[in-house]
Amino acid sequence: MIELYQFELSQYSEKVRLLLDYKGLRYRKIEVTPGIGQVELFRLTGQKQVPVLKDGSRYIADSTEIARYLDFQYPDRPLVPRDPKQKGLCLMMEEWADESIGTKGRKALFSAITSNQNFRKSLLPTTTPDLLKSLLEGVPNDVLKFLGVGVGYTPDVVKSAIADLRQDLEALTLLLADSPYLTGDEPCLADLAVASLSILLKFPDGPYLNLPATLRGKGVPGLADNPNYEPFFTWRDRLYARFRKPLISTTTTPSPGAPTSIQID
Ligand SMILES: N[C@@H](CCC(=O)N[C@@H](CS)C(=O)NCC(=O)O)C(=O)O
Repeated sequence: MIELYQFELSQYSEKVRLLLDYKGLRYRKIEVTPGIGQVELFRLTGQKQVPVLKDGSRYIADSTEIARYLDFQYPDRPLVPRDPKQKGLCLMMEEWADESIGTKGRKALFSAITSNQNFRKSLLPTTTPDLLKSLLEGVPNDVLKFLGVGVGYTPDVVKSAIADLRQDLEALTLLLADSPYLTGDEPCLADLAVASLSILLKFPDGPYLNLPATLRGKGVPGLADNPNYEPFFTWRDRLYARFRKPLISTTTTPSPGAPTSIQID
């Protein structure tokens, strides 16, 4: 069976989960422990980031490489349109989604977590030892930084990321106003990338992620609850309802020592 080395809360891992579901491929999730688990990943693949797909004896790193591999190896339900213009738009938007929504989304979520005690509290996994939980709940933001979450995310970096995300969400809302999908009448890699990479802005409104149910539909204040972007998130949740398999149908194998706390980089 296909295996996916992942972090549950990684938006790039979510992109691959959505691609696999879209293609109707069964897979087993392997939760990588940040730090120690990545050493093993490096040994296997020569790099330390998730997602990594294992298919037979092959390991493929990077969500875009995985998308290419899946389309080549499992051509049913193609991810990239044949029409040259649609194909060009699809590839361009996928790259943009990776670079903008993917990277800026985690800065925006980091900012929401560090500035909102309740949000942070509800994100901590139930398996987090009580001692660590109470430590994280009660202490100031610099302890989270000390723990390695969001290092380098200065207020200016976060502010500029949120401004860019506002423009991204406006663009997506406009593009989808009179078109069912980004490049036409059928979904393609760009739609699946945009939908999945936006999970950190607003968690999907259904049982797709191993998160407390109370977090479903919640997200970064000012983006997730902004009525201007509501059409985009409604579109995204419809796409999820259509193509993403609910959590119950996949299996997670935690790697030794997992899980840890907030796994967003
Ligand atoms: N370009 C990569 C980005 C992957 C990425 O940023 N993964 C993050 C998790 S969302 C990661 O593994 N971070 C841990 C690290 O860099 O050590 C892709 O598309 O897969």
